[in-house]
Amino acid sequence: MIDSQARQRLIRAAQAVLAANDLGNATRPAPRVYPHQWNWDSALIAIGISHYDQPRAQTEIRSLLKGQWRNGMMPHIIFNPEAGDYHPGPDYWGTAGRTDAPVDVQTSGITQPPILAYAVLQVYRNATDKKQAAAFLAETYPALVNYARYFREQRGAEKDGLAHIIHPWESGLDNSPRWDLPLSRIKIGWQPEYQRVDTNALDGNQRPTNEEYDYYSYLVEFIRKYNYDEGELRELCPFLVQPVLFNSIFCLSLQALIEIGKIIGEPTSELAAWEAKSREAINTRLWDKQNQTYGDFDLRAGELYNTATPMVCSPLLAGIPSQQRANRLIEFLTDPNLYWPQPGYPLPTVAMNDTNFNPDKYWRGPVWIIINWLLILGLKSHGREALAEKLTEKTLELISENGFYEYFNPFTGAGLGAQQFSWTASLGIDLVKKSVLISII
Ligand code: 9WN
Repeated sequence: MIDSQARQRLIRAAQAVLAANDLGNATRPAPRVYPHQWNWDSALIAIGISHYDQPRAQTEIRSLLKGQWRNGMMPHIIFNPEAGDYHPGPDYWGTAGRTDAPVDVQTSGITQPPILAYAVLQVYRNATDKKQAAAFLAETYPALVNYARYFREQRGAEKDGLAHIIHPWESGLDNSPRWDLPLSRIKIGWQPEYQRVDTNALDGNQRPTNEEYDYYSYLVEFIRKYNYDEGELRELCPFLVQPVLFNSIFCLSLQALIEIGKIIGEPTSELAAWEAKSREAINTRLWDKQNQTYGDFDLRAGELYNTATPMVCSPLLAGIPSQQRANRLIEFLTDPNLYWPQPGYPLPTVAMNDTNFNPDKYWRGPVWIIINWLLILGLKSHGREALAEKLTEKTLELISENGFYEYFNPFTGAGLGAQQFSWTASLGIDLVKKSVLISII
């Protein structure tokens, strides 16, 4: 158990990480490997910062919103003009001059899990000056609604209740085995031309393979070839998946938007209908009866499929499953053969008894703080406070004993990937602040 002094130390060290990664109005995810501004990273970073610096947290969100495309899309990267060492950079994306792209910042042309509206609500909740914070909600609300509308109109949520993604990077979970099946169905049409730089700075054994990067780069070239035209890509993109984690986060953000709308006095019935439709679709179309968990839907193959990862439980985070389903999902999460190693640290990103499990490789086994944080939220949404606190405690222990790494070996706790990783720091702060324990120490 980490005591109150260790928690205070963690907060101070986390603030130092965030200060070191501060680019002025945006925060990079890590010093060398991720030198630009990422979509869901910045949203999560703003949550952590809002506990101690409300104006800076709001600035983080504003700078992110500057990247929004005219069709509502929030790109997954806003490029930092002073940093060059990242593949794929702005030239490879080639979005400059596209009709929908913003003119004054350079961005990628795909999105990421839409946690932004939820983050904005959290920033508001952590504010002491509620009047000013409500003005910030009113300022950002139209852009946030447009982002949600983009998923409805361009990404299929209006029709199916579920948004589809066109690239594994949009999932936020890059090389998770969740994408192995749909990727294996793709015939690469040409050899993409690119140079990896991530493995210059990091151990290649902890990163995706070259074969995976071929798929990633091919898909970027494909999307660019079709000029970022959503209609064409819906018809032709060889990767078209409705992921359960992504859609659960979409639902969470719709819930947040409804709440924001109520705070600032906007009508919310349309948003409520969107949320109900998405929730229902997750509970029907993504429910995998055989495994008694949630799967992803591959639109190209026209089938639901499943992979042994904790993301099968992700609808918990938006209070989507019935209590009966939730209880079953929580049994999976706490199973010492699957996701709760004893000894060790929950929650490995692939089930430990699965053939895909590798404790050191990126999204194929290590613990990621974002997944723990989301499932802590899920446990709380289903009234499992004590278990949420236990997971919080283990997560804080992992960070304070090993540092602010990007991901961690679930058995030893050894830090992996990038060091001084921003969301590990900001979510660490958030977990300390929300921990039940801190309030009684
Ligand atoms: C591609 C920045 C991002 C995270 C993603 C994580 C990783 C990028 C990469 O880093 O993805 O977007 O280069 O591997 O998978 O979740 O947002 O931290």
